[in-house]
Amino acid sequence: RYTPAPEDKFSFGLWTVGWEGVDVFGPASRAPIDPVESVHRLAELGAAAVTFHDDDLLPDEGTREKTLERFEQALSDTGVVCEMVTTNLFSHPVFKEGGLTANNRQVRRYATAKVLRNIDLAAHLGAKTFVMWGGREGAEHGASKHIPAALDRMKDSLDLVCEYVIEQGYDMRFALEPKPNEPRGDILLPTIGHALALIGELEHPEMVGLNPEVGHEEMAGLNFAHGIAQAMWHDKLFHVDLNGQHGPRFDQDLRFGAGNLRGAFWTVDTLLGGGAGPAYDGYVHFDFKPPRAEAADGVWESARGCMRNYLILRERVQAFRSDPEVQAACEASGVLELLTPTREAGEPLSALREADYDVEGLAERSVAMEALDQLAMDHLLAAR
Ligand code: 3MF
Ligand code: MG
Ligand code: MG
Ligand code: MG
Repeated sequence: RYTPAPEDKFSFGLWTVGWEGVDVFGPASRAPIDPVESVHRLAELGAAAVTFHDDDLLPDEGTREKTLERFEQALSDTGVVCEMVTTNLFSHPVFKEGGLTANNRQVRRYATAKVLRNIDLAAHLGAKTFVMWGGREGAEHGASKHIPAALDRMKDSLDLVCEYVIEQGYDMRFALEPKPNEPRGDILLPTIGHALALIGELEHPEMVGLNPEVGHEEMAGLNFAHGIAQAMWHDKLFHVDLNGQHGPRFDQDLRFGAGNLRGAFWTVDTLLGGGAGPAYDGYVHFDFKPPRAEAADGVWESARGCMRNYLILRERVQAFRSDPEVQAACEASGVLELLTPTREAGEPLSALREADYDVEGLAERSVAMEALDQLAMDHLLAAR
């Protein structure tokens, strides 16, 4: 029970289990893990895929070829695939003031070159999703960043990488990862909504979607399930970063299911189609950090917990959606009536304007939403 299978499409960043515990207040609390070991351990736990930043796997030129060879061997030995690749444009001090939108043009050109080289690597490994998280694209001061110019440079960069992928004939799409702040005081494209709006201005909008992260939206006080529901409505949920967060504070990166548990229930429900719509069919990717207090055993336990919690919640969501009492409660609360358009096709506007409305009666109608929500709570807590 709750044993992950390859068809669950669970995926982990090498930087998640590989996090050594370096934080703002202290150095590493754990030894580095060889990416080859991570691939094997994650495969044993039931993951189907891994992802990485260029620098997670290939931190230096001298060992690049040898490491890549060992990594590809580990993939073929385990059957784990590399489904997504992303670029580190945030760790090196050269990116202290931004990467693709740094004020300094040489930095922007260097960042672009680093991304292009990494796209070639992603294509070589068969990754079909390329994530862009602009961690250092932002500012701490009002006058230090010309935001319209930064958006122009972000658009140029996305247009450029899309054209490159088309020219090369790669089968690859881009996924923007919004985050409101941290490490910058304020980051460009802070939420799902901001990123969706930018995509509409691009030359190849069909090639660019989103990789929203639970914790990032919750840091902004937003409802993650609603955010990804809108991304799905736009056909833009290309990828996802699942983890846990306790409300608006620093980016906690708890294992999925920790933190806002009810939010996690509705997140899984939304990924499964919310009882009606089409489901998300991409990789279920975890971007979490095993807490700094944990030793090596806790690293793998927390990775296991991410998948286990997803499977438990999936079971609870399916029980909720297939419960006849829930279906009756949806009916009673009028939720399904929203599927009917407000105006009938071809109906004259005068029919709406001149009708008699029982305003007082409508104001007093029952919506029975607490009853519906309590059924969800009962299912989440396995009390039904
Ligand atoms: C930071 C993040 C990043 C992105 C990663 C993918 C280090 O808060 O979430 O993880 O997910 O860079 O591009
Ligand atoms: Mg994050
Ligand atoms: Mg996070
Ligand atoms: Mg992330």
